[in-house]
Amino acid sequence: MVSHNETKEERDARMGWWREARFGMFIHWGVYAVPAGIYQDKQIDGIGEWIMNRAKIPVAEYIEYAKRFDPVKYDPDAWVHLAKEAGMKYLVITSKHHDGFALFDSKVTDWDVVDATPYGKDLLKPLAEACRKHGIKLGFYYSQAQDWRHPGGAAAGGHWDEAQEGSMDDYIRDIAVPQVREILTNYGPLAILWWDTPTDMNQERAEAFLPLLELQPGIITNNRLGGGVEGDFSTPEQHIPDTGIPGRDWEVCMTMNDTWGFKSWDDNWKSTQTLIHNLVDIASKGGNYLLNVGPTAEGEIPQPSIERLKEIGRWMQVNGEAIYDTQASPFQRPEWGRCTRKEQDGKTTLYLHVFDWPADGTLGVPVSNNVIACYLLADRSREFSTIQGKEGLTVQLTGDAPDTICSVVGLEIKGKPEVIQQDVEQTEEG
Ligand code: FHN
Repeated sequence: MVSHNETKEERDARMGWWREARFGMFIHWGVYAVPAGIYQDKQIDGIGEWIMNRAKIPVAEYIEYAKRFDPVKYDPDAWVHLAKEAGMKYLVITSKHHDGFALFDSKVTDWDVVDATPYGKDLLKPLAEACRKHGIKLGFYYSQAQDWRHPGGAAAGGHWDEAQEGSMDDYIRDIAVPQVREILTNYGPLAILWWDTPTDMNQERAEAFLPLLELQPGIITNNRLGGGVEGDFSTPEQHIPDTGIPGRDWEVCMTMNDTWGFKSWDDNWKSTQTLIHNLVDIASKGGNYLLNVGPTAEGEIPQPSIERLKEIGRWMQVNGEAIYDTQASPFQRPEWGRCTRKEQDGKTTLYLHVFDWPADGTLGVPVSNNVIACYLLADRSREFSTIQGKEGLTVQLTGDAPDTICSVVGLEIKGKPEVIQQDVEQTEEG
């Protein structure tokens, strides 16, 4: 992204940590956590961070919520610890979302945490410090094309208040570009810049931001700047593409319930099993998983999110090797689960993620290579025998599934996988 003249080797080096990481935390946090999905005593449908737009709340009224945004329980060290405990390697936080509210001390507006809230302190500085201290990469989300608070920023989302009237070009010049300069300058090394909603961005508008990226050599950007700028990776949202996105880096962003920003009444939490299966499914197709939390206005990550992240972390402690730095499965989705692989030193380790421990104890693996070793990742002393046949290898499992969500079998084979042609069409999404 930074240089169009980059060689493939330079690009691979820049993307290296991100491809290894596979798992990150998304944080949607802002003033919308105050109404938390309720306006004038009514539950407002849709994602919580869109409440201003959905309920057509006038600007003058919405900005009053900032007086109740007082995250006294904010503990950036604890957030970073939680991400690490879950096995996440990076986090991306909304430095400014579509309501225009900045979590940082912006010099180009008063609509930020320092000037508009009783808390009065920059929220990104201590988070950046915590990330550096604990070795987690930090990314900033920035909504470049939507800002429902400042004149000219509400073109993409539609507007409902005279206070929003104005020129989008002026908005980009006077607010968005200077703010992106601020976030790229004041918080030390940044790993990712995560643009959002490219609607209404043309080439000229997008190009106004590009020189700023030079402020952070090595930064990785997503594909949502607009104006024809591809960015470094694609961003399927709330769904996992059937066969990944071959030839392209990609990251699925997803909520744990049905909202990004905190909503007090959204209890539709995905199970830990679903979240682990999603992580594995994405890794088996060569992508990253950016899983969201939406902290409260007091600065707390909701308990159901914490519980799930800790459970994922316990699984990752045992099985992380089968996720980090792996590549997509060499063959179609097997009926028993998913596969990831690592190729090194003339051998390949196939990680067989068994969702359904088979009743007959056999796992079909459609490769014809010679086997070096086969064992349970959670306990390498538990070895399994394999049989070579016309349709590939059959692993003969013994005993019960050690993990009811996903047990991983390490299958080491000589050389690169020689996949036996599978004629069965994959009909189910997977
Ligand atoms: O409108 C936003 C939404 O609020 C949220 O931030 C997601 C996260 O990817 N992005 C936009 C919708 O695509």
